[in-house]
This record gives sequence, C-alpha cells and structure tokens, in this order.
Amino acid sequence: MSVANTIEICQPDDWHLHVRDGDILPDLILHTSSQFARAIIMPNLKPPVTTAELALAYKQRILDARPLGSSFEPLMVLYLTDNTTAEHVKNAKKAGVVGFKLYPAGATTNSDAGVTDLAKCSTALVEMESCGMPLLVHGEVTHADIDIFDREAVFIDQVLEPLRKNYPGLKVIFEHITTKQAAHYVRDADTSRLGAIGATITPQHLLYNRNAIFSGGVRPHYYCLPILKREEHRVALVEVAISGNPRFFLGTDSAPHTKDTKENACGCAGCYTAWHAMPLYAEAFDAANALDRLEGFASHFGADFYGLSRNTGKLTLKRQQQVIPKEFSIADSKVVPLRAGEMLAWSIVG
Ligand code: OTD
Ligand code: ZN
Ligand code: ZN
Repeated sequence: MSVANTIEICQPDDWHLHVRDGDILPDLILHTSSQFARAIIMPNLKPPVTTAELALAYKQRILDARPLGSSFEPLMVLYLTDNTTAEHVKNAKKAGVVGFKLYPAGATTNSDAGVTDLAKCSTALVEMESCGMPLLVHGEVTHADIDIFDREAVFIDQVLEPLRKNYPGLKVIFEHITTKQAAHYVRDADTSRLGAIGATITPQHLLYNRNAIFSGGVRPHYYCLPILKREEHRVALVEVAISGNPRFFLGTDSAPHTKDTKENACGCAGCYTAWHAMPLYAEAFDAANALDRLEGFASHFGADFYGLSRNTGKLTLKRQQQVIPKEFSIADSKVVPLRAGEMLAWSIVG
C-alpha cells in the first residue's frame, strides 16, 4: 500500500475554540486562521457572553483582530444560564448566533455562571427546539463526590438522555467527548425518535491517554477538562473519528492559559493547540491508517451538521517534521502549546 506524503483537503473549520479577548486576540486568531476558515467561539469569558448584543460586540473584536486580508469567520454561541429566556433565543437567532452552550455550573474554566438546574431554562430550551437552535453541551456532572474520570459517563445517564427525552426536537452537540461511553452513545443514538446529535473530538483526546499527564512528573500542559482518560477510551474515540460517521467532527477545544497560570500549584485546565491543530489531527488519522477520512471529519461533517455550506478553499498538509515551539510570546505573556519543544510529523504547506 502506498503512503500519502501530501494531502489536500477542503479547508477545515474548528467547531469548538477559545480565543479569549483583548490583546491576545490577534496572535490567537492568526494561529487559527492559518488553518481554519471558520471557528465556533466559546462564550466562557468573564463575564460570559450571554446575549446577542454581547456576542455581536465580541464577534466584531475578533473580526478586527484578523490578519490583513483574512476572511476568517467567527461563529458565535451564547452561554446558557439559569436566566436565559425564550426571548434571548429569538434575539440570538436573529443575530446569526449558531448555538447555545450548556456548562453545568463549575464544570470547567469560567463556568461558575453555568446552569444549576435545567428546569430553570425550560422556556429557552423549548424555543431552541422550535427554531432549530442547537445546544452545545459540556458533558460532565460536577458533583464533588463523582470521580473525575467518571463524570462524562455519569452525565450521559443523569443529564443528557433525560434532556433529549424532555426536548425531543432539540439538536445537541456533545462537545469534546473523551470516553468510549460518549462515543458509543452518539454513534448509537436513535435520531428518528429524538433530535439530531453530533460530537466534537479534540486532538489531545485522539493522541493521548491519561498517562501523558503523569509521565515522569506532573505535566500541566496535558491537563484539560474533560481530563484525558484510559487508553481504551482513546482507542474508541479514534475508532469513531475515522469511521466516516458524520456525527463526529473536529473541535480543537484549544484553550490558552498563560504559562504561569498553567505551571502553578493550582494550574488551569486547557491545552493550547491552535497553532498545530491540523498536523496533530493528521498524525492521529495517519497512525490509524485513515488519512483518507480526515477531510470528512475536519472539513465536511461539522458544516453539514450546523446546516452551513462547506468551504471552497483548500488546505494542504505534508509529511514533514517540524519542532513545536517551546512557547509563544502573546501580548505580554507566554503560552506553552501542547507537546511544546517536541516533534510534529506533519506541516501545513503555504
Ligand atoms: N476545557 N479549559 C477550558 C475550556 C475547556 O471544557 C472546555 O471547553 C478553558 O480554559 O476555557 C478546558 O480544560
Ligand atoms: Zn467544555
Ligand atoms: Zn472548550
């Protein structure tokens, strides 16, 4: 069998990205827009992006931060809170917002404003069902008594399945799935009975298992939420990612934190992958002998799921080694990428 050394794919999109705000925007947008035509911008700012008005202002700051001549398109989602109403959903729809994001309160970085009880936003959820507004879900329960490695699997039974049954028209994206249970739940979901379901998968969850966090010492740059799981889960994620099933698509969850807040006695959660996301995904697909499935996952299925047109541009990747920088100077801080200082097997051409 011949080995592909160069692959050209339809330009990909990132269906789950954190770019924060302020001075660091231009560098972060530069990294992302060198590979991706569009990205869904996560609303977990402080304070969170909860209204159409706030989303449009944030979108404008991102557009202003693009490199000259860039046509990169930020797609905005709003942060669902206990106080989100049907009116918020209607206004969001009018403003071109592509979804609402459910963070169970306390689940991840800046999620304190998240939903404490889904019953509190039921009018919003009913409106989302009726106007076809998708719900993006951080799928972990947050009770301190549930083991951190079990939080996603427990969420499926305790929250996700009841949610989909209560709102059978709701379109759901199970974000950054990390377990065999989530992969199989999405793969096997009966969408003739309940709303459509998709899932995003990060590069780190395709490439690493939980050993990466502890190899030879604590490795804070491999700490993200949901946390890396056992090898059997990584294998199950690769299996669905390369399966050609359009329910699974790319979402980097690139989540930059400054070096000092990661390398800290209480380090922040998040992996920075925006600079090298596509080479990382190429490596994961290559290792599974499935480079021919990368384009569907990275460039087609997300757009199809969100009902948006596929991109017309192209991206070319080449099997060419490069060293990942040890850190990036971004505004007045340093950001350390995933696998900093080590080799990357693939490069972007051009
Ligand atoms: N996970 N870090 C962050 C968000 C994600 O759950 C997520 O989407 C972040 O820093 O915003 C992380 O580990
Ligand atoms: Zn999340
Ligand atoms: Zn995220």
